[in-house]
Amino acid sequence: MASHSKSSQKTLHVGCPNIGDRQRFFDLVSGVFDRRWLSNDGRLVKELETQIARRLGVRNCIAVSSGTAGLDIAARALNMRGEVILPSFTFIGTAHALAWQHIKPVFCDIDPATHNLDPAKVEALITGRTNGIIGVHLWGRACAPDALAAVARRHGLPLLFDAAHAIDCTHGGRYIGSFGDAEVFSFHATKVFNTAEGGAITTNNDALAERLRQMRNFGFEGYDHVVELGTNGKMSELSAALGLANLESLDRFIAVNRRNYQQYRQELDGIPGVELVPYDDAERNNYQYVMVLIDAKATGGLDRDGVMSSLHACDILARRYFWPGCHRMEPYASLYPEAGVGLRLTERIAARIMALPNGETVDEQDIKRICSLIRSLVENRITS
Ligand code: T4K
Repeated sequence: MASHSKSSQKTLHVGCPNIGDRQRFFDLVSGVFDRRWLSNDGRLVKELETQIARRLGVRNCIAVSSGTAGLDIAARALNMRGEVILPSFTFIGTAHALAWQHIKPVFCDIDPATHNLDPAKVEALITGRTNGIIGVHLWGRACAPDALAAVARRHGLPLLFDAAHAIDCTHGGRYIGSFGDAEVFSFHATKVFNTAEGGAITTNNDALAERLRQMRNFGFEGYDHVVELGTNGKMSELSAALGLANLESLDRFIAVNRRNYQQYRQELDGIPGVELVPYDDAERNNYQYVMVLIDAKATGGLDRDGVMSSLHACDILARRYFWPGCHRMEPYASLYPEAGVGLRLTERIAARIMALPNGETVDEQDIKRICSLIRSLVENRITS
């Protein structure tokens, strides 16, 4: 039986960053200092944009200072206003990007099989006030891009995807990055590919790309000429240097995630009430998120929070992503206290799910430790 007491073993975090070749990063930074060009469309930002666009097979990539800044800018560039439909089962940044510019987020329930928006429910929520749809490719699993595009087309609505989790993931063999009108990636430290802080907007629409570039830089078109309201959403050269170094190791990071995920799958297999969220192995996935659903009816009453607190007591810092759902966080909980009525499946999944550590800092022994602890917690509970 695994020990439940605090041990001297290493602390395992969800979101511990992957870091590529340090010397490569230092060399790139040295070039930045030599050139004395630290931001504003620098050489490394342009190079990173080119490499990402090529990798994802999309015409335009616009690097930004964070995924949230990317969502802010893309929503505005797509003329989203009034009300926009999105899932509540996402990171709070997706909803805040709308509310920050006085757009009302209309939370839609999910398909429990995919954890993503249910396109039929999206269509049922569309009214004369709706001005857009944001799908989120949660855990990197594509959010019904074809069905949502059909809904958006039928109602003449812009369609944006929050692809924060989905770098290097495919849908029908095509890379996420060119679905909808635009897609927004996060390159936050916790993501499989990171620039410390950062993100990117990708689109095949060249005119939109031009507008996004201007909006990212205060609305400037050349020197002294501001053509519309913009913000500062630029990525620095230092972030781009980290991105270029990390991009060279991305295949390795994904291979490690995949190997770890497969080990989790083997070691969690057969534990009553513990279900690993699957990936479609016919697609390309980055396997960053190791998500587990706990069904207290099958574990003898042990629920997600019970499992999680025992893991935390052993320095395994699992996370309740994305509990309790945006609609139960402020300002939305106060503004729309009844929103939960239409979000039954969101609430059910959010109450049962947790993320386990993954990434290059997690090894075979760590996964054995995590899984044997979960197994013994459940088995002890069932037999007690
Ligand atoms: N849309 C979706 C679907 C998203 O998931 C996100 C971000 C966004 C939009 C917005 O993108 P950004 O604007 O962030 O680019 C973290 C990240 O801050 C956030 O980027 C991410 N999603 C979310 C899923 O995770 P928290 O509140 O969990 O952060 P925090 O500080 O608790 O750290 C998470 C874990 O990572 C901890 O276990 C500690 C570990 N960690 C973190 C950092 C920064 C490290 O070990 N080292 C580090 O340097 O949000």
